[in-house]
Amino acid sequence: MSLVLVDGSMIRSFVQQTELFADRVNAIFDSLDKNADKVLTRAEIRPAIEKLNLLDMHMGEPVKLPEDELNAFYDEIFTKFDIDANGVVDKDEFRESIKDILLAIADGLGSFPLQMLVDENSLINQAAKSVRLTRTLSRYTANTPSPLSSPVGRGPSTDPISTGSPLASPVRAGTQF
Ligand SMILES: [Ca+2]
Ligand SMILES: [Ca+2]
Repeated sequence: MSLVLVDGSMIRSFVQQTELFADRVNAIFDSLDKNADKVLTRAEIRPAIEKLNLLDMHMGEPVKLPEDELNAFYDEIFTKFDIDANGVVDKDEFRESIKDILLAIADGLGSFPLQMLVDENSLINQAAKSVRLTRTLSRYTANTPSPLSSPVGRGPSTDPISTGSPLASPVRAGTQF
């Protein structure tokens, strides 16, 4: 488990990275599809729903329900996943449903960051990671001076570390000539 700080916009931006999102969701689908017949049954999908911790999200307190209520809860979710109601969930149905659930969580979070205790492999954690990665990358590729790049910019002609760096050389050429 890890503690991540998430807000609605982080989850939304993860869902909107269509390829990355599909990639992650398909990986989860394949890991759930124990008999590899490309569809998920009720029994196969249940661990995924459990992983979303939908029940545990009320004030962070685990909710204990009687077994029959729990089954009814998972049944209801399964019927939401099974959009064409043919008794199994295919990849497209799974992805669409996960997307809806994440967007619903995003709406619930709004713009107020919330600390969540999440499973290392959970989608929420991956959303947090992917957004963190995107933010880091955009910081490195930005041309405007940022707190991170200013030490390099301070001594462009004498800084030995940045000499020969493929990233730094175009900037260097621009300032010298
Ligand atoms: Ca299956
Ligand atoms: Ca179906």
